[in-house]
Amino acid sequence: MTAPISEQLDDAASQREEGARKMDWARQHMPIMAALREEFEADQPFAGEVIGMAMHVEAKTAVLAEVLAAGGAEVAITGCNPLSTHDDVSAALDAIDGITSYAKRGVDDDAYYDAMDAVVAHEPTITVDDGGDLVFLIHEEYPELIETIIGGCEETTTGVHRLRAMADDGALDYPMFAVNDTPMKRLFDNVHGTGESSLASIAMTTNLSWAGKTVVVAGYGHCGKGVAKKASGQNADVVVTEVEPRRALEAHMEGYDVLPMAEAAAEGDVFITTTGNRDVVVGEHFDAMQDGVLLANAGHFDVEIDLDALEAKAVDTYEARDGVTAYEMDDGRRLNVLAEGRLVNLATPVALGHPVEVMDQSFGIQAVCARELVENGDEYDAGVHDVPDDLDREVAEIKLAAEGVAFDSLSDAQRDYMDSWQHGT
Ligand code: RBV
Repeated sequence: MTAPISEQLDDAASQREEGARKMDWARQHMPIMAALREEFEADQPFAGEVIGMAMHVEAKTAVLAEVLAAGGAEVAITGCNPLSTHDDVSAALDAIDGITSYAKRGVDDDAYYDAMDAVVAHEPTITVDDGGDLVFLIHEEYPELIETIIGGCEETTTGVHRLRAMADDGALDYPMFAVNDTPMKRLFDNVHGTGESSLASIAMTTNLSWAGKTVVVAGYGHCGKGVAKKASGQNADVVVTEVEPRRALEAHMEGYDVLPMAEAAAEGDVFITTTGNRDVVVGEHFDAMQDGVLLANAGHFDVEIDLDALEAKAVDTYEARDGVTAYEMDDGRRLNVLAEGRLVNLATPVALGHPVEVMDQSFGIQAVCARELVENGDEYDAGVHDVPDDLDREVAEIKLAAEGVAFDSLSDAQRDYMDSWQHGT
């Protein structure tokens, strides 16, 4: 069984110090977490609970874990992607009372799941997931734990999609909150967070400019919209590919070129996938691409770019830079894959994940959902649940107060007017 990170590292003490410094910085920019910490410290809502977490273990996530522990929880945490963990932050977390971290960067599949087994061995009563691996593992391997699990929270689009598929098959046996689907998460994290952090990670990893490039964005959901908007803001020409007619039309009306990937393949300098589906960039597309293109994925799993097909076509592969693998074709073209096709905003060696402010919002929702589970968990059946709107509003109000933004409220007459149907011209 995997040992806590502190026992895995030779230089745990110095790593811990650097991780703590990163957490300090994040904490300074997370007013929602600060407000909830104060409340949780006073009320101890999680006393006696064990919270199992599988998330990207870096500074902002560490602040969430710390806030849950401050509210009385025993926390056990591991990564939700083999490349997104910051070992120093993992070590700093592991040193906090009540928290055990098993997350380590660069683990193979076996070690990734061993660490998840180690989290489950704490017998969580609440699960917090990003991508659904923990919920899935519990249902597959540890169904005896479900009896004592109150419920869980899911961070991301892909995880919610996976949970809904489980629920449709009658295979989801405890209540899960779709944190991803709230306005406070999706309208900020998925759009601005993914857009900004993906472009920043690609730029820092390659030292290349966006200006004058053709950027092909696959998928025009919330993440694709953010990537397209920010790339356009960096003076790139944006091409969008879509399979859904309303979204394709939306992208067209936004002023982007919309093309099938088979045509976009020959035009792009940079390809960024955001679909959440597999086989988005495949063999025939690689054949059409120009020399030197960058291929990056911003979706949760590494299935969007068909790396097996690319590998099969390559006469040579080599590390062109840290975090960039060049695949050389027999005609001499080099196609450059970032972060092994894993989510580029978190998995390149320099990646930092989403900006702190948006994660404060997303994790604010996670924290109030965990509180809702301990307070009212028995009101929720097994299945996927929307987050109650008043919880989302609560987090928005904390954020607005912290930003010093005042806003209006409805008068009684306005409320009556909105509720009545008799009035007309
Ligand atoms: N995400 N986490 C970070 N901790 O830095 N950055 C992005 C971080 C989350 C984001 O909320 C998204 O839904 C998910 O990662 C995709 O795995």
